Amino acid sequence: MFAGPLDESIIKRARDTGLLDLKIHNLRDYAHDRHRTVDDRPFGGGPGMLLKPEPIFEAVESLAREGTRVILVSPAGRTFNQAIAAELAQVSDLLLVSGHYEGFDERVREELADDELSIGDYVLTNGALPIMVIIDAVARLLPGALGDDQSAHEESFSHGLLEYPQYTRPAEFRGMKVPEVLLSGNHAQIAKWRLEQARQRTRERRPDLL
Ligand code: 4H7
Repeated sequence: MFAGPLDESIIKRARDTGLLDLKIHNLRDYAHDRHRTVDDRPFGGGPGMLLKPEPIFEAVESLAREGTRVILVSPAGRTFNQAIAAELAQVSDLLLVSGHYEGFDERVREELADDELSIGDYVLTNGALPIMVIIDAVARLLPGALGDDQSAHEESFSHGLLEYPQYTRPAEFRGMKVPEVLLSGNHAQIAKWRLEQARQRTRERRPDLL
């Protein structure tokens, strides 16, 4: 799953230029038996399987260095956001751990993980997509990852409001007109309009951000 998305555009360039060093590790390489078993049934019964502690502990102990931040992804983690992305972009070594189809033995949480993150309140079949989401959000914040054009652009969340409406040519399309102020050339008026629009949109759609 990881090969495709992490080999595209901005992430690919960051990897190619050495800004970002990404390695994918397979938990099965740390299994003890010839079937390369990494999971087992939960004590006390119940549905589903859990990742056994031994392979994860040994994987993390073999891969982590001094200062590595070990992060589990699960629906029970604290919710990932732009502020957490910015914080993680300051950390030089991250180890993101995904149960493939399974949850974790609690001892992994207690002893091994520095943090546990969720990308939102929904359930996924496994942790690969959340890990890729976190990698993408963090990698684009590394100094030099974005072109000047993109990084200069003020975006949603960086100033705490949703983006204001934007338009490009033509000035009229199928009877729908671009707001007059944007064609006025009055940059003070344009800035004022954009701020009002951003505030109104945030109030309507995401009052929790205000
Ligand atoms: C850890 C524990 C993250 C990881 C349980 C992971 C959503 C998110 C997973 C599970 C994730 C998120 C196992 C619970 C499969 C659901 C069907 C992997 N789902 N799973 N069950 N929101 N799934 O970040």
